[in-house]
Amino acid sequence: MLTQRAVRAGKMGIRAAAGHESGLRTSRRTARNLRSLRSDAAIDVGDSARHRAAQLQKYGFLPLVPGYSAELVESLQASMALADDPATSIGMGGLIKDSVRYVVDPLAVIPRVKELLTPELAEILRAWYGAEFRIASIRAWRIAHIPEAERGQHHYGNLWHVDGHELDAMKLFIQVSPNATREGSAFRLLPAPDTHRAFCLGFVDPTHAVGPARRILETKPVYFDGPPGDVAFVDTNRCLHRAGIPAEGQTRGMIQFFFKPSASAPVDGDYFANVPLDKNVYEGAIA
Ligand SMILES: O=C(O)CCC(=O)C(=O)O
Repeated sequence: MLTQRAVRAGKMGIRAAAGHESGLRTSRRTARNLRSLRSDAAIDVGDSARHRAAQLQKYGFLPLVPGYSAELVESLQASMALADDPATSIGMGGLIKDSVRYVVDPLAVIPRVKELLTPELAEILRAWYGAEFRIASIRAWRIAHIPEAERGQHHYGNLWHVDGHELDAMKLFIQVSPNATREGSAFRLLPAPDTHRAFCLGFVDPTHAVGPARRILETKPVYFDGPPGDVAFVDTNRCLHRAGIPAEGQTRGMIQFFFKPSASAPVDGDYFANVPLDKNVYEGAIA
């Protein structure tokens, strides 16, 4: 028999699911624009990219090993020190300012990020959009340990959440830290179908999940715990996700590309020619 608490939780879950869906409904215009771009564009992609894009669409994420050189990966790892240099980065922690630090202009100070968008990754994106794409921003940040007692509160992306980006947004996460373990700092996500179930079964908000949703959050996560140089496309609108917490004295870095569709290919094929600074990364902002 259902207890009153379970019934209440169920109702909250249904409301949360409805809120989630209505958030999606408000993006109808975005979806219409994307449909029209798709019908205008003559996108030429191979079967492998098409297949991977279909996986990305179905599960909301796609892990890949692009085969970056060891030398490139080491250079990016070393560059993450810039996230702790006050000349190139800022603290954006919600409660503890330096619990997360963002590089303000990653493209300027880590120019080798340009080598991360391989032709293979670009083709998967084109297949997913059914259109051309642009890089809307690039992020490089590192997170730090937060004590156990503090973890129920928002510091950075440490609580389960979905993003409220427009529906045509896609993120590429690039692992740069060697110590991203599932017990510790690894980014983790729920595949889109599990996210939908969690919203229907008691996920209310980042600080409140009840009943079956809690079990889904405990048992279904996929961990981004591969070595530096591994990448994952993640539709963070459709997949609940959160940062893991680095062990005491450690940090975990990440580089991330944020994509949007585009009506045309960039001039000379240079996707990095006009990438703006991320408007959410500035002194005083919170991650
Ligand atoms: O640092 C992390 O792992 C969290 C990232 C996140 O929540 C996001 O990029 O949407």
